[in-house]
Amino acid sequence: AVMSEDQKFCLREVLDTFQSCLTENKEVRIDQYVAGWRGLVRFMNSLGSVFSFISKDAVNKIQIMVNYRNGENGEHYATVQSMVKYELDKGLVDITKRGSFPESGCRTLLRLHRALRWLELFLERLRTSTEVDKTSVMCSEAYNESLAQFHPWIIRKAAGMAFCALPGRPTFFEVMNVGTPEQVVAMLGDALPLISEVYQLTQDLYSQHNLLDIP
Ligand code: 1PW
Repeated sequence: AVMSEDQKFCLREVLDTFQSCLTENKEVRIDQYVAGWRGLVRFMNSLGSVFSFISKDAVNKIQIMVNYRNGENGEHYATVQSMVKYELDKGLVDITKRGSFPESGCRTLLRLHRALRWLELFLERLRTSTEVDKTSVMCSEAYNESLAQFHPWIIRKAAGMAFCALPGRPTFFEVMNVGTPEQVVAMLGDALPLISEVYQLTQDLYSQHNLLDIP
């Protein structure tokens, strides 16, 4: 699909947004986290309609987070750290079984957080790949190592089918719109450690508060 100029996409900007999540005292800003996800969704949509079922859930979850941010308690949702503290203090999270808070911020962000791990693994494979490597294989390997364990069979099946429809590596690099393959590799080398840090800080925080299994 040809994209119009005003929505010309560049993966570098998206990854920059994730990097800007980090505050000086190593908190994770929700506005930037969500903005990073918005960019990823645009990227997925530009890969074709098979990816729209995948991006749809991300869009829903992004919207839930934006609504919290714009709501009357929005200031508590400035960072993942402040959100966790606020929702736990107020008892706004169903931690062990589904209950009154099916769309808590903690639960919703956990889904995006798990998906960020997939992205990290996929981009790392992309970074170290060569011309003969297939994006579909890299993508499904990354998925099987991360997000797949949280998905029921039917979603794993659908995701696998979407991956098969991914464009080949040369087209994929073009859609990323970063420049030559060498520039893509360099950009990924710069961006990945920071994405990884965002992931790890969130992971540690969730782990400390036993929030990694929110149903
Ligand atoms: C090519 C680059 C791709 C990187 C982006 C990764 C996006 C991940 C979105 C996967 C969504 C699959 C379909 C939705 C499944 C939901 O059930 C699931 N959501 C996620 C984000 O894993 C769990 O959410 P739920 O059902 O517990 O509310």
